[in-house]
Amino acid sequence: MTTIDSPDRAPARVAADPATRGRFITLEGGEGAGKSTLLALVRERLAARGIDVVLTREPGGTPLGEAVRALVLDPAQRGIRAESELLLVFAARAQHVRELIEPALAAGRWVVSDRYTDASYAYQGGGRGQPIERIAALEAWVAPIRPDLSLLLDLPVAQGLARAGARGATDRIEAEDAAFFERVRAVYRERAAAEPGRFRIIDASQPLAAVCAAAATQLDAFLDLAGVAA
Ligand code: Z5A
Repeated sequence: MTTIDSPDRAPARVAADPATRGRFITLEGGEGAGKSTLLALVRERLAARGIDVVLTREPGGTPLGEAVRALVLDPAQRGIRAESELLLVFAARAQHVRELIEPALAAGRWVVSDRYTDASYAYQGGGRGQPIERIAALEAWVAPIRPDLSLLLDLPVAQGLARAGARGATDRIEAEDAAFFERVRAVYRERAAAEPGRFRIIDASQPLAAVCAAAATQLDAFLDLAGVAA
């Protein structure tokens, strides 16, 4: 298992050989869904099968991406326009895809990302009302690589906000109202329903042990399908 903090720069797009490329797994969901908590489990599960895993997150995953993350989540940045926010998350993503995700997959590593493009459809599309076509155009331009598996941790908004709130200080996006997060959740669920082959929905309102067990079952099924020896 390798966690890349400062990856080498990739000057050009890296073409991955489908026969040897790693797999790309994303974790998605609303506030307090348990993605960060689950990341450790996913790493253990994959490492137990001898898979070389790169854990990453969005916004973030590269020095530029982490700087953009700090800006996007900074409560002091009250005036960020919806268009600016969309471009910022995609600027971070462009760097992330070129610098980390594509080279890692091409090298045969598996990449597990805490959020990816579905988050932009949910937050900037659902939450902020940015047009879907605009998000799709940015995705096609800088993030054409699609996840092989996306685990959607779904739970009622009030429950997620209560969990996130119990941690203390809220970031700029967490400070949005419940209606914003209801729209985010609705888009996530719509996307999962539209792509059942890629998404697995996990009931994240359950106790943590049950959420982890459900995720482990889904991961094992995916690994079996991918032909990874147990
Ligand atoms: N964003 C965007 O707008 N557009 C984009 O394109 C992208 C992102 C990529 C990134 O923050 C923010 O950026 C995010 C969307 C936006 N919005 N916000 N804010 P993030 O992903 O780091 O932050 P987050 O989603 O707010 O993370 P979170 O609130 O930490 O959620 P989580 O990682 O899913 O949960 P957790 O940290 O694992 O758990 C939260 C707490 O709940 C913690 O105390 C756990 O112990 C507890 N927990 C977790 N699961 C359970 C269960 N099952 N039972 C009881 N307690 C639990």
